Amino acid sequence: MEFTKIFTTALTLSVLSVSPLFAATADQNQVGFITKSQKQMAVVGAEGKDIVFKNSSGKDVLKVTVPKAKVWLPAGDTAASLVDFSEITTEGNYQAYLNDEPIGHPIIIANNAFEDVTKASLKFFYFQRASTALTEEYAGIYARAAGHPDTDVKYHASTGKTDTEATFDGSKGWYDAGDYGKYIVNSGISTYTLLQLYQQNKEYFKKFNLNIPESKNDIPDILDEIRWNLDWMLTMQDDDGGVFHKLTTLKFSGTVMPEKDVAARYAIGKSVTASWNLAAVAALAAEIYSPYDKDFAVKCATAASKARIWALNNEAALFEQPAGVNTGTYSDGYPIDEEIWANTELYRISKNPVFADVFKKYPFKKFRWVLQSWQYTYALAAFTIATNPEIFDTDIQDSARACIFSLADTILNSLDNNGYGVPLLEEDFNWGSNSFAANKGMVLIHAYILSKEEKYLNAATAIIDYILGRNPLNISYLTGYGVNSAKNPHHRPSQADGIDEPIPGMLVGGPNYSANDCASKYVQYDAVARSYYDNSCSYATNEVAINWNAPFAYVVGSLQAISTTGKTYDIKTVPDHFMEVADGIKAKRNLQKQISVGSKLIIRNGAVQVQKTDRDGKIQYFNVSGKHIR
Ligand code: 9MR
Repeated sequence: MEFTKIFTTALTLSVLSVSPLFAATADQNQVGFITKSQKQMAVVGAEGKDIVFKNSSGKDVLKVTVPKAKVWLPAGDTAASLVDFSEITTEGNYQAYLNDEPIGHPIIIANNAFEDVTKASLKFFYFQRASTALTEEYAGIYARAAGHPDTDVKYHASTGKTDTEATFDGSKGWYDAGDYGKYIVNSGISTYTLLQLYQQNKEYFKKFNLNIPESKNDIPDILDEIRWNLDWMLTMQDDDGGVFHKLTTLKFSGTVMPEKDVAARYAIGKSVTASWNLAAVAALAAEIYSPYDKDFAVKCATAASKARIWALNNEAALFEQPAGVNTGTYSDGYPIDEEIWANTELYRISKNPVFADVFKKYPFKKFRWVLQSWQYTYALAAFTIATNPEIFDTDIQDSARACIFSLADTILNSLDNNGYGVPLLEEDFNWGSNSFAANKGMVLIHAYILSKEEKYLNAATAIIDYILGRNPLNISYLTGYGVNSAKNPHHRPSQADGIDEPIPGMLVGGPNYSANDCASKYVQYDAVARSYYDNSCSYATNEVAINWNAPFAYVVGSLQAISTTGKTYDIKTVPDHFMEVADGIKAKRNLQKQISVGSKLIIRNGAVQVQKTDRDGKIQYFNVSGKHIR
């Protein structure tokens, strides 16, 4: 008896020591590490052992003793050790070794390690363009015919329009996700996020080439791409200022290429949330596009102002999915955060006190500071306020900063006792978990811009590392990037184009503990970060979406831009063009007079002043309340 027991134990032990099942493993960012940034990998099963990093000539460059393994709840009970190799600060290719055996994937360290993924994640928006053919010159093997011209869009009864024969031109815009719908609410946060990426990193993005049809003009490519969507968003505004909620077919199409989806498309619903979203984004766009296209800037400012008036007068116009329609809903019963955000953007570009009323109506202290998403836009207002201290009153700024730092510090706290070094919690693993990750990264970048404290930048880097492979599934959730990347996204063109590889640069939704589609059998409540299925049947874990790619592009783009330029956004920067946006009613009466784009906000004699040039070329100065200064 005793002998058998000892023998069995010995046998088990010897099997254990050679079985690949129990070999140590390492999960890491599979794309690359920016030379100056934090570099880490999560190692399972090697506690106390030495990991040696070798360069491409096989020379040892660093030895790290694997620290104590710790559990990270979303990964389940697999304890991991965070191995830090930030000390390697020379560009090149490296490999980690344990007991002389390679562990993990090849390690790429480069000054521009995030440049390609920034490009690809932005190029995604070109691939999502509705109403145009994608030519080989720009789309390569993913060239395709034009789909959804949307030049004769019908009005669904839910818009309140009664003329059933009437149509309007709702062309352009980006497809929302794996489906071909266009939704204003989701376009709002996505477009804002990309506009902020540009605004905060202008120097880096000025010459950033996306190889799109507009690349040869004098406008930064990222702005050209965003313009494609803005042009569409503006078409969704009704004459009375209200904004239609979405433009879709009545039912989701089959898995076909865009040109094959020829069912009638409708403007559906007219909602307060869509109106606030357009107001917010159009206001920001007015300022950003002003140096390139004044007419467009005026058009945006006017649209923003009109949408605001409509929303104020229609606060109860929440979107409800009409009977007979099954496309995405993006319905949101609480439009206050959108109202705050839109008025914040309008105030930023105009300093018109009428927009600051919102801060009295909803005192900031009562805000629910929650992570930004299509549903919650408080943080978007906070980003705008905190990065524009010259514009907003001190108490409003203090609240916005408090919002950002309370979110950011909670994110940092989640790194305590966390073997993967990934600042995500179990609750983050919902529908589109990768977007919660990326949006957390966006909060962290703002905390860094405001404080210049490295810890925030490092945590943002950790989030990108998670998305690009430092996760328990050892997968890169960005299509086309990484040794082991998502291959079967729920994305109609990628499914229907007959090409094996999906369109590159798309961020899939990621693990979702509430997946109720074909991924439900992979759901693990005690290891939520494993609740993922790389199969196109899983819209709940493997779909792509504009509001997921946008924050990812924001974070990788910001990290790369900060490293390349050695600079972060100067929060003393005031809008290039301080616009007089009328409150909508006045604007209607005399548009041209109300909206003048010529004024400029400057710092003079140590104070912020408005500089206006009159018709005779005479320059006059005003304080920000409009009082003339001699
Ligand atoms: O991102 C949306 C997520 O928050 C919701 O839980 C989910 C179900 O309503 O819908 C997601 O949005 C989808 C939209 O409704 C239609 N286009 C695809 C979007 C991504 O899955």
